[in-house]
Amino acid sequence: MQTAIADWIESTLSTKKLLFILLDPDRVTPEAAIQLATQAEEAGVDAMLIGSSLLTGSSLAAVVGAVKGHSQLPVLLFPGDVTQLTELADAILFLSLISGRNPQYLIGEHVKAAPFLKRHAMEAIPTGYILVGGGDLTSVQFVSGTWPVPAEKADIAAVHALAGQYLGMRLIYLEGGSGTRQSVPPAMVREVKANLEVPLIIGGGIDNLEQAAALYHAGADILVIGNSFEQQVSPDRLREFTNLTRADYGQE
Ligand code: 1GP
Repeated sequence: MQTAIADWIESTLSTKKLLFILLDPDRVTPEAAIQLATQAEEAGVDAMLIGSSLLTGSSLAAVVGAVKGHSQLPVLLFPGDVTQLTELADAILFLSLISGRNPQYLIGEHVKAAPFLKRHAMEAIPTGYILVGGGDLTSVQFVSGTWPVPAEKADIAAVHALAGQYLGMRLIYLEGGSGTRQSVPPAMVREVKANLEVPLIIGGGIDNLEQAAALYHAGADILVIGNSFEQQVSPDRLREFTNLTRADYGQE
């Protein structure tokens, strides 16, 4: 079984934090994806995630292929379901929605995806996916039909993360929801991280440097930014964010 990308994430984290950009194939054209990936690579972004809660178009393979053809960045699938698979990616975040109790997203889609992964010898990175609610109903909550962990209940998020770790997940992902107005609170990140030994990913609603710095400082190992970079981002702006991955946050 392949573990190259998961191993690379772990070893890179011994020297710096990581920044991933999320592309939603329904919202970016392959041309726009090439432009963003090229700038991202130059600015020191670490990887691209590609996927969405619910894809309505058919351009997933075109967007993944465009990014792979024009940059050296690792491309990880970030799929909402089994329809979002392409062998052109380097690996898949094999997300199990452990904050929910919907078997479809805990194991059902995974069973359907497994033969594809085997056939293409694609690396699957077991990832415990935890939704965090800030008030708005997000796409992923609606599509998965699951409740998020309330944003002020850090202790509940922490035990879910710990359970994910004990189930063998190599990454834990706290998801505020794409485009949410309230990203995962740093206090929750701090408590989850204090209880966890595997890398912690935070995404959803991150659109300014202060927020990103506070999340890294609280213990986020990897930040994922989608919307805010999809709209329009300059190379200088990307560099301001990647500089944060090399900042000294002291011992968390
Ligand atoms: C990835 O859903 C997020 O976890 C992306 O959120 O689009 O709000 O950055 P944004």
